[in-house]
Amino acid sequence: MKAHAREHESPERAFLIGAQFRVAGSVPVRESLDELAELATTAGAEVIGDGIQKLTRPCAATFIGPGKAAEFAQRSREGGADTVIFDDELSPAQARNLEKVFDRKVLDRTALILDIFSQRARSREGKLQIELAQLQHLLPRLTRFWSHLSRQKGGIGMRGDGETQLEVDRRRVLERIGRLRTELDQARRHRATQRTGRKRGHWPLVSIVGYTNAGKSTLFNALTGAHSLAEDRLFATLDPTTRRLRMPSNQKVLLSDTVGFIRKLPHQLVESFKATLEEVAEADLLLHVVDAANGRSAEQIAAVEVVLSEIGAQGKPTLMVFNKIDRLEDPRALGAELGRHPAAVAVSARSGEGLEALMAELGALLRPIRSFMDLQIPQSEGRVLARLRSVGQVIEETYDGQNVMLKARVPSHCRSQFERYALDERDA
Ligand SMILES: Nc1nc2c(ncn2[C@@H]2O[C@H](COP(=O)(O)OP(=O)(O)OP(=O)(O)O)[C@@H](O)[C@H]2O)c(=O)[nH]1
Ligand SMILES: [Mg+2]
Repeated sequence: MKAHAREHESPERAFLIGAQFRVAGSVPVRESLDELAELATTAGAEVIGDGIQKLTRPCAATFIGPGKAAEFAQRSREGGADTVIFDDELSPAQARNLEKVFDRKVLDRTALILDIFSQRARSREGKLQIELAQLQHLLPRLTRFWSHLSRQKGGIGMRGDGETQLEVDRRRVLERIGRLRTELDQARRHRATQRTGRKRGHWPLVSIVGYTNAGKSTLFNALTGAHSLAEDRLFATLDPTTRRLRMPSNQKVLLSDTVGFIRKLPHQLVESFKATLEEVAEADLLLHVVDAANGRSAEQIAAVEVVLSEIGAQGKPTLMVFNKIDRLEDPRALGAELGRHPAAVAVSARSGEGLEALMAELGALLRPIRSFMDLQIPQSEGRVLARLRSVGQVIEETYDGQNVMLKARVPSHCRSQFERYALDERDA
């Protein structure tokens, strides 16, 4: 879409289509289409209209019913649309058939999200991941493109060439996919080495997760004093950033900010971003940031939970953070959310309200990961003492002229190193 917008100088004009399924608890199609419009705008398109059809199940050939498809085709032509975007993922066959009905480029939500990600990718790994996801999405759809061309050129005897070209192109795409996988593997190994290095510091890892635009980066910046990009756009953040954070309690944690989640996040994308999202899967604690001023926060929470389970991070200790309370028109709305999530904290990452309480809660939640040890270490064991001070959190310390008596919180995986100096043990 980006290239298209550049070619024509004026934005690509998009007509959106959504289906309302009669399934209990499904997101109202209006909400979903509004979000699709935001995605389209983010990708650089101008939305000229939309259409909705109520469906029991998708139609095998054209997703929506053929009558509706003809009606929407007419409307999109009248509105001068260049592109038609469906809110649900289309099968290659559906896309092919719809392109005939509409006689314009037909995209689905998946292709749109992939397009936005490709515009946003900055790091080498991010770029590789997104290209892989795009090619995997494209591969089964190459047929559409080429059968379309060969149909056009069929009259002048190009059909055979078109088919040969298709084979060449499929082979090229497959080769590129293979190369991307190898390169990604290398990038991942490199990152794994970095992670092991970091683990040696034994700092607990806290990952910020949440729906796109919830305010994760703003919170990350407010807590760490970093200057990560925070924008009123979907998917402002793509590459994970990690920073050290020293809490008022003197506990040290690593805080990481990462890509936001969205409803119907393309499966290929979750697959190819799994490595990046390892930060989330490996975290000791999640901060789940919710935009409390957004009317659909309950659905957004549910969508985030779906993605968390897809990446194997379900059931992790989680602190719910209701953000943007400065924007709440009706504070009672928050009351309902807090009723459902009694342990949550309410903050404004922008004004700083509630951040102190957030820090206190974070400290309390991280504590069970470490537990107290009462230790007696000879003063002469300088290295052991230094090691304890770097991995643990010393609460009390006395010295009797020969031994240092300490009470310290020690991460569970480091306890064995100090066991021989232990006086007695109890949990925090
Ligand atoms: N009023 C208000 N706006 C906020 C607050 N926190 C974040 N925002 C705004 O919300 C928008 C999105 O913030 P980001 O921090 O980029 O959100 P994100 O969750 O990192 O978004 P992605 O990286 O795109 O997934 C920005 O315009 C922020 O200025 C808040 O507490 N109050
Ligand atoms: Mg962000």
